[in-house]
Amino acid sequence: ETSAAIEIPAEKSDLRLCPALSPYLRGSTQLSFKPSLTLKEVEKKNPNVLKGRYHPTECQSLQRVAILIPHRNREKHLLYLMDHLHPFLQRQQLDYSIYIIHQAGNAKFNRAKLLNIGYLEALKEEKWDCFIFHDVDLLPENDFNLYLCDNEPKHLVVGRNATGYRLRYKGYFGGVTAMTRDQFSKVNGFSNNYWGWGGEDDDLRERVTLNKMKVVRPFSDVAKYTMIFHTRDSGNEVNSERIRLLRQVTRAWKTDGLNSCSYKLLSVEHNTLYTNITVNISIPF
Ligand code: UD2
Ligand code: MN
Repeated sequence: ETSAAIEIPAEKSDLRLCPALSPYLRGSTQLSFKPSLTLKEVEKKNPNVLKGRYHPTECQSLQRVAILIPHRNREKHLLYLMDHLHPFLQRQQLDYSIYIIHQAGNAKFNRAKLLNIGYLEALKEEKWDCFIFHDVDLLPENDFNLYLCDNEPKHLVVGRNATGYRLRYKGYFGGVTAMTRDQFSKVNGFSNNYWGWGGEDDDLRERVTLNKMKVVRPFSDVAKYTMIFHTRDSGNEVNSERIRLLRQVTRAWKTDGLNSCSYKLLSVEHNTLYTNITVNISIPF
């Protein structure tokens, strides 16, 4: 039998848009932390992830999403996050890539500046629509917590295991947040001046408010995370400057951020499960 219709190979642009809710979502899932887990095993479980990148073949995703993870000396957390996050994102039918931004050296850790660098470097590779700023130790428990951006900046962590799954304080914006390329550029990104623990997330929230945007959150039964237990890292001691810095956001945000983010790029490695960007951020470079 012959059919008059000519078979045209499905180009990406011919694909139908993915549904608002993926049919593969499972809801709340059990987390596992196998002590003997290796990166090779995680690679085997995710054969369709190449250079940290994945996109569904059955439909066209609504947004292209870059996941940015600041990192230093948390290899085990990174392994468990890869093991959990890749299948989680694939169940959401996302077109995504994972970037690790690794701070070289032993100087004070600067989470916010690393995330600015992740944004700038990721955009050199692709015009991402949406950015997820993600702690290395946080595992989303429910895949209805969508890693997509909204019309307003989105805070994805309403609750954590350690805090009884309640919002820590009004205005809390830490852990995992989602902003579009334009939202993040509008606020000039994070401040580069927070060295050590604390304040940088509140600073970003201030920037959002100053730019007349508001923070949205998914429902609390969905926005649940498990934080892998840890103590404070050496090199990430509490930042005693944070209160002072937070008082000057109104004055500082336009000149301190993406437009003043200087760093020395040491390497960009395309590993199977993620792109590793290593940077020197402490002056002198
Ligand atoms: C909270 C926030 C976090 C950030 C931080 C203050 C939550 C769930 N998280 O995290 O977003 O605002 O307070 O700065 O509220 N890291 C390394 N190596 C280090 C130090 C830090 O990789 O030596 C990275 C890693 O991705 C880690 C993140 O920075 O998850 C935040 O540091 P933390 O986990 O020690 O701080 P925590 O849990 O108080
Ligand atoms: Mn943590």
